[in-house]
Parts: sequence; C-alpha cells; structure tokens
Amino acid sequence: KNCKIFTVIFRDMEGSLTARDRVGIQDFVLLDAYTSETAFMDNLRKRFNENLIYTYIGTLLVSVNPYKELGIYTKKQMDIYMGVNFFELPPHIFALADNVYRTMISETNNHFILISGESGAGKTEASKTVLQFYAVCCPSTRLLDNVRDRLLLSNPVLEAFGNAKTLKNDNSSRFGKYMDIQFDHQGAAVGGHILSYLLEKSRVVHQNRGERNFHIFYQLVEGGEDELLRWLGLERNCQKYRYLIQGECAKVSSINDKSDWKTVQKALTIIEFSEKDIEHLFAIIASVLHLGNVHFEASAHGYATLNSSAEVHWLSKVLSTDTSISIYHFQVLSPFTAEHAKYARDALAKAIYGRTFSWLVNKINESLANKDSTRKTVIGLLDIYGFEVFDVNSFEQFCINFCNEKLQQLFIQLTLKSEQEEYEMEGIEWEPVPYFNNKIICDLVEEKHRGIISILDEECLRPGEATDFTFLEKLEEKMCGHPHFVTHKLADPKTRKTLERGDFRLLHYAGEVTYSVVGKFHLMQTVATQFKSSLAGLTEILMTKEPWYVRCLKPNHCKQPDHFDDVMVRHQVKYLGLMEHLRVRRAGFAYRRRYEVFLKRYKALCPDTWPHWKGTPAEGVQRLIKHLGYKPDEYKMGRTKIFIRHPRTLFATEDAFEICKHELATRIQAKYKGY
Ligand code: AOV
Ligand code: MG
Repeated sequence: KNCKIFTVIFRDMEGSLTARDRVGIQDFVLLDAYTSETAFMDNLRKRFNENLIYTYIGTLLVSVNPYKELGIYTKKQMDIYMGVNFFELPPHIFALADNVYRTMISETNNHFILISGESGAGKTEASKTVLQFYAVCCPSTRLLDNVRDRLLLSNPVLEAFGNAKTLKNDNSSRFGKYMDIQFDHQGAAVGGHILSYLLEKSRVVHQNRGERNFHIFYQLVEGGEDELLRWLGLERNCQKYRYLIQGECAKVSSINDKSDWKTVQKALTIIEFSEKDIEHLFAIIASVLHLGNVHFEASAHGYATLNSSAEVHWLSKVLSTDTSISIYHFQVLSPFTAEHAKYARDALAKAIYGRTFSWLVNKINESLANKDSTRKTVIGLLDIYGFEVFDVNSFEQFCINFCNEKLQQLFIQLTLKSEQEEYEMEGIEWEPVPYFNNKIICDLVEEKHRGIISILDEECLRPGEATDFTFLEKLEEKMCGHPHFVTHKLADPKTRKTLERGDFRLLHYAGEVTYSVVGKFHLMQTVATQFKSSLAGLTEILMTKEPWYVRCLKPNHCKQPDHFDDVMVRHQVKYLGLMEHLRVRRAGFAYRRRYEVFLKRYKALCPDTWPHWKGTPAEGVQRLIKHLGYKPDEYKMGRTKIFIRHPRTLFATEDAFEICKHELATRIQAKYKGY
C-alpha cells in the first residue's frame, strides 16, 4: 500500500539527522529535553516553518493555525491515513479521527473529541475536517449518502446564522456547538444530533467597530434573488440597514457573501427545509432588518412617537401581523419613552433571532435523526467559542470565557488529575507533576451562594433597588481578597489606574479580562443561570465518553500566514497546560488494562496461559509478557492493572495477536475440513 511506502520514507526522514533538524520531532514525548519550554517552542516553530502544523503529545494533537491552504485535506490524504496505526505516519488530524473511529468500532463504546484554543486558533476548521473525514471514509450506502450530505451541510447553515466577523476571527463562532455523530455496528454514519449553547444575541442589534452582524444578513442582502428581496421589501445595499453597519465593515475581503448565500440555499434544500420553511425563515430575517430601521422620536410630552411607516408596513407584511393592536376599533397605545421604545425594539429583534436560531437547530436535528432504534455508538465533536479579550468585555465575553474555564477544568480532571491519582491508587511509583488547577476560577464564577452568578441572581431579586453598582458592591464584599478577582476599589494603587469604577477584573487561566458591568449585567440573571446549568449538562454528557484532545494554537494576532509570534504562542502553550501534559505523558504510561481483560485478549500468545490459566490474572499476565519478551522499562505492574509505557509495545502485541488468530483459524479449518 502507498501509505506503507510513505511510512518508510518518512521514518527515514525522521531518522536522518539533517531532516530531523529541519522538520523537528513529530511527538513531543520523544523530545530529548522534554522538560524545557524552549525546546518545546523550538520544535513547534521548526515544524510550523516547514508547514508541519501538527505535532503529538502522545495521543493529544497540537495544531497551529497556518492561515493558508496547505493542500493536506484531500481525498488522497484521507486514503493514506485510513486504517493506519496512529504513530506510523506524520501527525495529522485525520490520524486522530481515524484512531478514534477504529477504537470506537473495536471497543464498541462512545468517544468525544474536545477541540479547544482561543478565538481564531482553528477549532471550527478542525471540527469540519474531522466531520469530512468520517463522511468520506466511513462505509456508506446510497441511502446513507443522504445522511452524510446532511451532516456535512448542517455546517454552512449553522455558520451562516451563528458565526460572524469579530476582531479576532472573520468567521468567529458566536455559539457553542456539540455534535454527536452516530454510527451503526458496521461503522457507517447513520445520524447525528446537535446541541447548541448560548448564542451571542446582542450582536443582532449592536456590533463593535470592525465587527459584523451574523453572516446570514449580509448573504441575504448581497446574494438574495431580486424577486426575493422585492417580496421582502429589502434593498440590495447593506448600508441601508442600521443593524448591519455599526461596525463599519459590511464588506470583508475574506468573505464572499454572494457565493455563501448559494451554498446555504443548496444546504437548506438538502437538509429538507420545505419551500415554505425557507420562505418563513427569510421573512423573519428580513423582519429583523426592518425592525432595526424603526425609528422613534420623543414627543413634546416625552413619549415615543413612531416615525417609520414604511418599515412598519413591511414588518407587518413579512411577519403576517397587524400594524397596530386594536380593541373594539380603538387603537391601543403604550406610553413608552423614546429610550424605552428603542430598548423594546432591540429586545424584540434579539428574541426573534434567538428563537429562529433554536428553531433552525431543531429542524436540522429532525433531519439528522436516525429512526432506527438499534444500539449505536457515537463520536461527539465539541467546537465552542474560544477564549476572547476585547477592549470592552461584557456579559457575552464573561459567558464565553467561563465556558472555556469549564472545558479547561474538564481537561485537567481527565488528564492531569485523574491520571496522577490513578498511578497513586495502583501503587505505581510516581513523582507528582505540579500544575495550575483552575477550579478556583470556576468556583469563583459558579459556586452556589458565593459565586458571581449566584450574586447576580440575588441582586436581580431586588427589582427597583438593585443597580449595576449595587451588584458590583456585593461582588466586592463577597470576593474581597480573592486572588483571581479585583475591582477599582480592591486594587492596589498601580492596578487601580487600569480599572474604571464600573469594572471588575477576573484573572482567568488564559489571562486577565476586565468586564464592564455598566448596563451589561442585569436582566442577565436567567441567562447566566441557564448557561451554568447547560454547561453542567454538557460536562455530564462528556464524562460518559472516552476523551480525545485537539489543542489549537494561534500563531499571531494579525491572521497572517508564515508568521510565528513567539511570545503569543508561548503564552498559549503555558495556559493550555501543554508542558504539564507532556511531563505526565512522558513519565507515564500510554496504555493500561485490567489484568483479567489483558489476559483474556492475549492469552493465546503464550502456551502457559492458553487455553486456561489457573492462577491469578496478575500472575498470568506476568507469565504472558515474559514470554512476549517485554523489557522491564516498558511496563509496570499495578494493583489491578498492567501499565504499558509506549504504544509501540502494544502495537507489536496486537500484531502478534492478529497473526496468532489467523493461524488458529487456519488450523481449525484444516482440522474440520474432512467433516
Ligand atoms: P476558531 O473556531 O478557533 O475561532 P477558525 O477555525 O474559525 O477558528 O479559524 C479561523 C481561520 O483560520 C479560518 O477561517 C481559516 O482562515 C484559518 N484556519 C484555521 N485552521 C486552518 C487550517 N487548518 N488550514 C488553513 N487555514 C486555517 V472562534 O470560533 O473565533 O473561537 O470563536
Ligand atoms: Mg469557531
């Protein structure tokens, strides 16, 4: 097979000193100076400069955003990686995807791939690449082709409605997404299910300078057919719509709204949105644009008067509602001030858009649902909004960054913490690797009765009395002295200069973020509490599955190819805990199995243990691995499990097992041939 030849060539490359000097080492675990951050950075930079964006730490994949097309995601590349042992080929996201898939099939259990990294680091691209790999490489039938297309095409639709240009990323995810891909026992993709998390609705009515509203609005105005626009009462000019121009960058060179519109249209049809569904969907999107242009002025008595008859006409048309509320021919008027009326208008626009997004996710889920009730295994893909810091950070950033804290906590629990606890429990000699545990920050935000969200809840129970500043005062009272919380009042004189009175600053695992509470945190009570509980739900879902990790790094702030900003990458390597992970991996063991499970699988490889072993499983395993010639530094015997240091030892045992199975089958066949 081509890939085998390729493997040999690559092994030679890695073996020869000059090539190794040039391309670096493909698994950090093999790095000689593995504890040195400088050596880690050198290796990462070296590989990045050679367009080798992937490097392993054991089975964890580190990926650096190249900000350019590398031609490494072709069908040919997929073929190379399909069904080949993880460490036999250069690191690639396909290798990880393939390994997860094959483990799922052989162990018939559920898995998830946690893709993390800050905004613009390449999470969404990675998650699309994994999905593409499964869509192309898994066995399929004509019937299942449908499922495959829907799985793939759910992406452009959700991106159109849930992604937007921010200062960090031209295609930034403004919602969190967890997607289960369901496989039948033959490994065919038979369905899927999407969970979405907290869409950043405030973007519908307000965008900071240099940012845009959600892509779909621009796609509709730029790409929508003449007839459709006429029917919706829209002009082909983004500048006409107040909700589209606050960031002053309706046009972006990296985005082609016209062609994206076509992609979304095609996708909607394949996901089986009916013509009526599509009509209603865009009528609603148009209603948001009209709503944004509704203008209020203050009357002489201080009440809001409506000055937008054309907009109201179109609103009533596209939403199929009356232009005013009448009871017994009397028009009902609501006495709002102009300010309140604007606020109510924006709240309505956000609510309409938020519900439309939920409806969209539900429709997609209906179309991906697998009607067959036989047991399936799943691979979950988690792609959320990355950690972000802007000049002004509000409630949205607070939620996004809290979500990232929670995922970092999950990563720590599943890798650094439980791994080291297991060695201790099993009585394996172990030098503990210290690490920063961000639980303290998660607690600061979410702890019952004492966390920021609880205090927000309490304050919101005092309508009329509570203000932004009483909320801040409560925080100051409860958090005083907390090492990760500071405000203007609590800060030392030097820090105080960098804080406004209405700010609080959190020292997140990934860096400091100053949040402005003025006008940004009230009213957010239920949202924050719901978000907290939906993240707890997500953690529960993930904890029942086998984890795999892709850690995405962003090479520079300017979205440029071939530019590796050392300081910036080093910072990410630090806060993502990659060095600690490497130390645990390097000193630890890649593979572990309970004695009875290990013995049951491989007992045929040793005449002493085959067909029956009478002693304890641990003694059996001891006998078995002695026969296989395991060297003392390749394994450790724990209380209940065997620990194997490097995957290659296990691969060799697996290979021997395959040969043995084959020989056994041939012998049995020969024996029974005569019958
Ligand atoms: P994110 O998902 O991590 O940010 P994206 O996956 O959207 O980041 O990546 C940002 C941009 O970087 C993409 O639009 C591509 O232009 C480029 N890019 C990322 N990965 C690759 C790759 N493997 N090859 C080529 N270009 C790539 V955010 O959703 O903002 O947290 O919130
Ligand atoms: Mg993204």
